[in-house]
Amino acid sequence: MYPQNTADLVVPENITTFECLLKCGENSRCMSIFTNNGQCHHFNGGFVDNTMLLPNPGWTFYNVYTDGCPVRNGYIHNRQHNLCYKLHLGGTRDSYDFMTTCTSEGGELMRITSQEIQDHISAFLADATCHFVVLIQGSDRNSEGTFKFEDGTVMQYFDWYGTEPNNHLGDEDFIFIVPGQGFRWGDGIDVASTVSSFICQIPMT
Ligand SMILES: [Ca+2]
Ligand SMILES: [Ca+2]
Repeated sequence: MYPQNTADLVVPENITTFECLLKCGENSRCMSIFTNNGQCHHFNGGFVDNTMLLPNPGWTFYNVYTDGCPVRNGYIHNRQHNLCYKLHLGGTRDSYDFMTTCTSEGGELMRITSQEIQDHISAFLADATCHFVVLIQGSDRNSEGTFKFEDGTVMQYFDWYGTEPNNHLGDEDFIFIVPGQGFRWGDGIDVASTVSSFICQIPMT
């Protein structure tokens, strides 16, 4: 089932993907994981091509230790989309502080630029522990109605729910994934007393 250069390490049971990743991060030998509905497998090697290795439908694979992705700082690498990202549980919302945290880790807030990436992140969050909104990159604070990434690129892909973005009270300029709305997006206020999670991303070459 698995490549010969890997070994199944500890196999915790009934934990989330997020917990599985954290436990992997605590184990210097753990380089990749498979998860499926509470099942968690740690391996001491990575995989070149995961698609032929999944034991059954429903399994998700993450390479945890990959060149260019600072996995020992809690980042994970998904080879399928070549994404390197980290979910921060966050706290009292300050979108600028959250951005600074990402920058301090050598990255930026998560950019979601396609339905494929949106689907991937949605699936990841569905099995993670996070607050009821999750900040991602994109803001119209400089030009109402025109959402841009921090480098000025005008966003093309969106996954708004309902009547979002509605710029409620004229003061919503950041984008949040809303797990309770099928992980689709709403615009929200930048600083608030409510708690929020956020996702950082390290661009991969
Ligand atoms: Ca706005
Ligand atoms: Ca809104």
